Amino acid sequence: MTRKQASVPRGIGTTMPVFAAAAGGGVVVDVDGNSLIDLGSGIAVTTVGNSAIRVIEAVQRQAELFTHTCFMVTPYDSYVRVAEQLNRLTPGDHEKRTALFNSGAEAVENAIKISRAHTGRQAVVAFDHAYHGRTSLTMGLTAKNMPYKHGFGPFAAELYRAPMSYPYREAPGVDGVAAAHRAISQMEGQIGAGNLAAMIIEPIQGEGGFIVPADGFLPTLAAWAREHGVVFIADEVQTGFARTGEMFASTHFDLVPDLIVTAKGIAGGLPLSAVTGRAEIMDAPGVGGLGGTYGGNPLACAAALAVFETIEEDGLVERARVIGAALMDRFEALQRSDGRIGEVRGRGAMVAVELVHPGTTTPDPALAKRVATEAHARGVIVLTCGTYGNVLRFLPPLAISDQLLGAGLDLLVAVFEDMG
Ligand code: PLZ
Repeated sequence: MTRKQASVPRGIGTTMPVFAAAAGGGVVVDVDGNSLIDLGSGIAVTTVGNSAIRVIEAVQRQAELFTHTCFMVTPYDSYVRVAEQLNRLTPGDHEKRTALFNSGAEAVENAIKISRAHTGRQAVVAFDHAYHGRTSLTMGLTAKNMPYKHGFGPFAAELYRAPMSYPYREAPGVDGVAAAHRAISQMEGQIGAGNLAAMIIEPIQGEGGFIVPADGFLPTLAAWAREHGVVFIADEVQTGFARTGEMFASTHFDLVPDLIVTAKGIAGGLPLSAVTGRAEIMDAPGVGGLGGTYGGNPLACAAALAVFETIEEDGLVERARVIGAALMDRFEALQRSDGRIGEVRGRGAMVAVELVHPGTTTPDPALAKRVATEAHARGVIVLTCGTYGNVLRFLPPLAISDQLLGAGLDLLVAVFEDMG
């Protein structure tokens, strides 16, 4: 840590003061030989595990063949196969195209470029509590100032924000459809549908606090977008690839997005991201208008193909539901005896616990920090999130065993009890 502090800027923070030596099967082993139970998956990345056998073998095989040629110079088959698989796996049976990039933020940027090229419009709307990345354009779409935006302005032009559906903190009587109409009337009043190129939303918000919108919210927004020729972009960077007990979270809401942005869980830890969507939208930018040196790197594509195979052959969509049920059961039981747990929510193996001062809905970020720090000290990797910093989130690798998950949850419950 001393060498890190002397060589890496403080802006690159770390959740835990440990250094990884090896990882896999839901365990991270640090350089001192401590074994940590992983309930964070490197921020929702290692869905298939940190060292899934098919991924290791596919990457090794590819590394021996070639590490790079640049798809824009001399293309290779694995990129096309990843595109074909994403076109098949994503919601909707319309004709699709997929373009590959490196990071979630880069894919979001490209989804916006494509939407603008398709519509000839400029405005883009994102939602309260949204997280879409840290690059110049995506920072403007991300809602939270500290630490993501503070001091980094000015932000890109023609970015707007609309109110979200946040059931736990919603005004009485406002259901999902009403929340959507509240957003729609704000968009019509402040932007104008005719100026709006795209609406971007995480079907279940990640960094913002694992916020699951009320039923009716997303379909109502999507219907309005369709009616007005606004491209509906689902940012499934955090929710994608079996995590939520469906291949994509959009399916929980019967949503067929025009464009879907994926990253994180797509390639078992190798940097890869994608924009997948309606062929007529995706084909709007001219030849050479999209790309990047490394986009769809061959090692990352080999890994992604191995991830798709692992999800399908190991039944990881179903596994996410089983893990999710175990998480929900444990935390709902804890909630019944602990007034500091305001809400337990999520879908599949994407579960969060929102911490409040008992008897109120007032966020308690200090408690979230204390619980996380104590859990870390006891050997469990847990992450926090939330606009108010008061949410503990659980995203175990789907390769974790029931026994290890149970042990992690026992330790966490003990932390709550000991802090009673
Ligand atoms: N969209 C929904 O969750 C990344 C960010 C962690 P990149 N979330 C983790 C941090 O502190 O930087 C994310 C996301 C959603 C986009 C992104 C951005 O993905 O691969 O980090 O660029």
